[in-house]
Amino acid sequence: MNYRERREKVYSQMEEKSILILYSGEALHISADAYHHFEANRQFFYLTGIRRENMALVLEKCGEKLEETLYIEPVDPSVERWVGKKMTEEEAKEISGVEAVAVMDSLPSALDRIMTRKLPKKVYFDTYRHQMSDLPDYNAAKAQAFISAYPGIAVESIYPAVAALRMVKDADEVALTKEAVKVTEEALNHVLATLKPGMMEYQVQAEFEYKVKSLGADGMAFPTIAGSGINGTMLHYETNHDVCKENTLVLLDLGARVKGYNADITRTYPVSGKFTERQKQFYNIVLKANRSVAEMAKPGLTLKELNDHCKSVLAEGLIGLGLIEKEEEVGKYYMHGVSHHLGIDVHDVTVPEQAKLMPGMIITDEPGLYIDEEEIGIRIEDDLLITEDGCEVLSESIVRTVEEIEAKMKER
Ligand SMILES: [Mn+2]
Repeated sequence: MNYRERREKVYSQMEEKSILILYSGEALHISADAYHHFEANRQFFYLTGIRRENMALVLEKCGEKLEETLYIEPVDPSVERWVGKKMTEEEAKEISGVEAVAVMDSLPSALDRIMTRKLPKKVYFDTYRHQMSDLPDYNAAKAQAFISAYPGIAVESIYPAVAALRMVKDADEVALTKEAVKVTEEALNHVLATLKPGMMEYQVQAEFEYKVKSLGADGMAFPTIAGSGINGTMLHYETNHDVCKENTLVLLDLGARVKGYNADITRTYPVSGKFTERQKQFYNIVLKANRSVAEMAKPGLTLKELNDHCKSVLAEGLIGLGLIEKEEEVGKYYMHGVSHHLGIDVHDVTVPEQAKLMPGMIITDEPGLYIDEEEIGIRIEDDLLITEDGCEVLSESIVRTVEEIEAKMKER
């Protein structure tokens, strides 16, 4: 991937006489010598291609010449014996395309030199917080410390600029998303071949995740949702501890992650291999909405317009079955949006300035119906790449019609 090109786009948005300091972060401590799974700061990953701990990227725009330096951990054989190989200077250069690589220990003095000699007027950090109640993350904490060390310096978040870039995927990103979808498809086919009444939801989850792992993916894009019967009506059910009973549906919202890129797919399968007539009625309404959104999606539309359309299709179906009388009542059975952006975050970044779809954006298409009183929860989710004049359904070949699903479960 061309990370240098991405950094150049960020440079072009930075003010004259400014620098950017972006840390990859460090794993959160659990207890004793155990740490949480590490996830690199997404902006750092997007601009360097590296997902390692304890690194920093510094971009300087303080003269005619743009300067960039990547700070990495020093190679220490005695540490490597325990935790595995660190990235070498050559590898860091090779992946990121940054020519100047230095060790993290030299970062404070380097920053001091820049601040006292080049006199930047502004420093950019990534200070994004998802919710005000969240603790400041690694980069935001570093920004605070920096302000204390250099009082009076203007600090601004680079997040909105990088988020805007991340919304439009380049060819490499599309290719990786396709790989993640492909792995998800194979793992779902494995689920179709093994699903049967009496299985625990966590066993269905395990069949999916076993296949994803054995195909060499990074792992799951997010915690797998496997909800059978009434559990399928809970939107973010992650307990997965119930038995999949005969003649119920199991809703599977899941995805593989490949090299940092995610699939986000939902399929709803009949545990016994055949839909009941009633389940089929609801299923085909959701399917119609799913297909209809994919037909409609194109540049210039907003996610809200797609969702309004989705609601009208679902409402029409529910009115036909006599469950509701007016379109406004659809919220009783469908309570989320039909779409979100998908990328290196599953619920990927959005900026208000780019509310309208553009070619290269990847979004989900996920209508659902949740009929508590009949213990039926159905969602069908595909991933769409917006093209010049419409969209490409990246998950087109993952079976989704009643006939296809029943046929696949029968042939096993
Ligand atoms: Mn989704």
